[in-house]
Amino acid sequence: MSSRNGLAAGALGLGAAAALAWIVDGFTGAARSVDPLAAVGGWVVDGVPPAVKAVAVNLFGTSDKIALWCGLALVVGVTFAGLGRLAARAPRAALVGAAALVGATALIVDTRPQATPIDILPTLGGGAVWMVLLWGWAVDRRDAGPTPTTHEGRAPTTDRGTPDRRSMLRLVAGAAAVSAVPVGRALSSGSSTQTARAALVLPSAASTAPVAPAADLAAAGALPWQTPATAFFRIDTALRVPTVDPATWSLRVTGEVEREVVLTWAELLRKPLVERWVTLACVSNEVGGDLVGNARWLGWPVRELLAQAKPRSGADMVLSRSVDGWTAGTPLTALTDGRDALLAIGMNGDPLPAKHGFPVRLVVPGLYGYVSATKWVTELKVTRFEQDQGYWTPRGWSPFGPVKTASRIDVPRSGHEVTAGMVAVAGVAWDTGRGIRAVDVRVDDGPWRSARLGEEPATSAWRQWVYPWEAMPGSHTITVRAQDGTGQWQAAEVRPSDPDGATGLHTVTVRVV
Ligand SMILES: Nc1nc2c(c(=O)[nH]1)N[C@H]1C(S)=C(S)[C@@H](COP(=O)(O)O)O[C@H]1N2
Ligand SMILES: [Mo]
Repeated sequence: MSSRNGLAAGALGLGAAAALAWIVDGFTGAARSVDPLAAVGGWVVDGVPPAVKAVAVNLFGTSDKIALWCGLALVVGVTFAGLGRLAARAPRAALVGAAALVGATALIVDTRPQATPIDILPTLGGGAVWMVLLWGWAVDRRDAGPTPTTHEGRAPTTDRGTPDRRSMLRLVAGAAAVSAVPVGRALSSGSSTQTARAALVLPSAASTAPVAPAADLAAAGALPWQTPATAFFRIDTALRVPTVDPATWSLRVTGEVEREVVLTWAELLRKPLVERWVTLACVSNEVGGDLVGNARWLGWPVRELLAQAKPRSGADMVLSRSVDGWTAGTPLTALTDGRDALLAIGMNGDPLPAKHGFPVRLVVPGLYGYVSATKWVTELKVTRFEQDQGYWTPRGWSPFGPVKTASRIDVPRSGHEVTAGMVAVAGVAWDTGRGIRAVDVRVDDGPWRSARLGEEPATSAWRQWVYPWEAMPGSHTITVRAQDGTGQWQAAEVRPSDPDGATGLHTVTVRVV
């Protein structure tokens, strides 16, 4: 009885502590994603050894965030329940343990990149409530006298309505009262940032993007050339999407520059903005994978901002930093040459969605996201590769990430059945630096045949292709390959995405009936 109540007390204390932390977080930090759980989660994400992270990502794919939250909830639940149980026997020891836990958590919160000193208040406040509840409960129980036990060491189970129960009820009531507020807050807070974003009217572009291909060339079931924001892949280390207020946002250009520059949101909106088609690809994308999307980005060319700051000679890298501390190391040349690397504020005609970096992110044609596409960007440090590293480099990924030429078959899907006769084989191919010149398709061990290509409004965007196939009954394997704008075929050698992007040809197997 007592140990079960101890567990319950611990768990309730957890609820109350988390709840209070959220309330205080609401008043102090406007949900800067540094509440205790998010902070500890982020600390785990940043701290785990690369090998463990690779395994986790392989196991859970992009569900690794959910897996981490579940794992974290389990560890925290067990810890709190354990302390609750200890409190039933040794209140002082439990209190010391609780204080140590709260202190350690506050330390982690304080060292998170986006944290300011007041961000430890939610943790301290929540922790204090938890300790008071725990102590109160333990004292109530002690006043009620020791829980009687039988000679076998087990508590008699016939005992009901004891002070132990009453103290438990008091604890439940206290925890419930504290928990009620943040539930409502959690339900309302996300939507208020959404409203602010929706109210924004983006300036029109001084230089517009070429029109999208007239009609999607692709066959039934193929994906649209322009990826809607809602279908766009999301990759980042943020356990909570950072919320950044444009009114207080600024971007600092620092490091090896003649003069430091600070750009505000209002200034950025007044710049001559351009709109460009850019296909964004993740280095973790497997052959045939879907961590790639094509959108129309509105932004200001970064080279204009860098020109104001005047990088010193010798500098060869820009370390861009997000509000959440994440960094990318981009070759300086990629941001200053003619490719229109953007400080983007718009995606497909709308302000950036929060998940994709609202209010401002980088978008750089020709480079994988991990070395270029910093979301929620707040600093550009002009530096050197020999001096600085982006987030993923010490974790085993290459400091350089030019996008590799790739192609993908979207229809027919592997493992599907198709009817004999004319079948449209279709998909996309990309080389976001040089563009795509040709796409070939091969059935079984047959010859390579040219696919028909969609328009290419920009070499930084992917290109659709379709191949009409006279399908005969039986099982068939279809393979695709693409040639970049310089006439180079994509690498056929099968290599994993680690350390600088997968290679190999995408293949699907279908049954024709
Ligand atoms: N702040 C921040 N920006 C980030 C990342 C991140 O973890 N944190 N991940 C990068 C990676 S690895 C990729 S592939 C792209 C993905 O952009 P998307 O989520 O808008 O598709 O964002 C990049 N920008
Ligand atoms: Mo990525």
